[in-house]
Amino acid sequence: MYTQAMDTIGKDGNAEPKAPLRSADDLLAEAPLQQRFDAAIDAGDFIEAKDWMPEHYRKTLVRQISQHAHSEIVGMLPEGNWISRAPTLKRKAILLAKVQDEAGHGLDLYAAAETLGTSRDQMLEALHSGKAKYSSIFNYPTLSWADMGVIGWLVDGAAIMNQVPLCRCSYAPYARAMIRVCREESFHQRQGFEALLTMMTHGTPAQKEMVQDAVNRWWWPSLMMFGPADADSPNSEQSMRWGIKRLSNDALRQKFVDATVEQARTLGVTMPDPDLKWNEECQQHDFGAIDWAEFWQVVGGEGPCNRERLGARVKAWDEGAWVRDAALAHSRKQAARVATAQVAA
Ligand code: BYC
Repeated sequence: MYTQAMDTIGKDGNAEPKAPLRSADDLLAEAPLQQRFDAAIDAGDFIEAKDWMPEHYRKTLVRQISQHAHSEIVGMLPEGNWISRAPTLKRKAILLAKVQDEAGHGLDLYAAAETLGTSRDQMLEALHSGKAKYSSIFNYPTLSWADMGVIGWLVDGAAIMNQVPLCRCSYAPYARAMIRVCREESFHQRQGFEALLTMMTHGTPAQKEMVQDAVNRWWWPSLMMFGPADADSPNSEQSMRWGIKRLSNDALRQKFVDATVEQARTLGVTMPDPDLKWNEECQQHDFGAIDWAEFWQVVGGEGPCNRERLGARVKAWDEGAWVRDAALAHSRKQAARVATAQVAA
């Protein structure tokens, strides 16, 4: 049930979205549309919701955008765990604002995915039934206050690295949503770094140890956020050809490592990787092997917190049913009142 197995909507469990069968006449009629679409992609133009697009392009976007939206919403849970335990009023206000931002990102992204003809209810059903994926990173526990800083620094840092290129994604509603998301993620990353710097410069030895422990636990899962190695990434090639992804998983991961190592030095923490070192010839950092067995285990629903996270989302959905019912009843009453007034006029 908690497998996170691939499912865009209305599918059969197959990872490759299937286009409906087309007759030869349909294909002939679509040829000029396909040509126009291809030319727009080649020219680096944006595709708008009203434009014709191939079914596979549409499904790939629904898959990625809905997964992204789910990640934002599920991503609120590990941090929500610490709102009532933030050490100061300032830190509590910052954390509250950050978690609220994530709710907003989720809503913007669901709205962007809805422009592709999939309803929010369908997307949430896929999440709640365990069919849809969300980022592996949120299936790890948050054990100490330092985890809040490290999530901001590393997790939001990885998210920005991944998402800035998405501001130029070929699908315009997604690209537009990402511009605002990235601005807010940048504040999230900086607040995390600043919280850690405060602990590392003014903290007690126990607090410094807590920061290092959090870095040790989150480093490798953060690298996994970028997805499987390029050679094992079934979607990358097509997504890059369509301009959905602008950079490959490995290229983004490398950029993240290179940027983060410098920041770790400023903080005074080390990464839990004895193989991490500067490679003069390649002008980038070498780093150790990622545990892909762990990655696929977490993606497959067997991470430390998969059941807890999904359980929390399903519970919130069930407990909110009366609010949705009341809102629907209210809008029906309003519509009936307007209709009665129109008949009377
Ligand atoms: N976790 O062919 P690939 C945030 C799946 S939240 C789980 O490379 P693709 C934040 C992948 O879906 C930020 N699954 O796929 C919130 C695919 O499975 P299916 C989240 C993963 O799509 C709160 C299969 O593995 N960011 O910022 O080309 C607090 C093969 O992968 C993961 C986004 O969602 C993973 N890590 O590339 C703090 C960004 N990686 O669907 C922060 C948007 C891969 O074929 N998404 N899979 O069955 C993307 O950029 C891309 O979807 C990915 C994967 C790079 C993640």
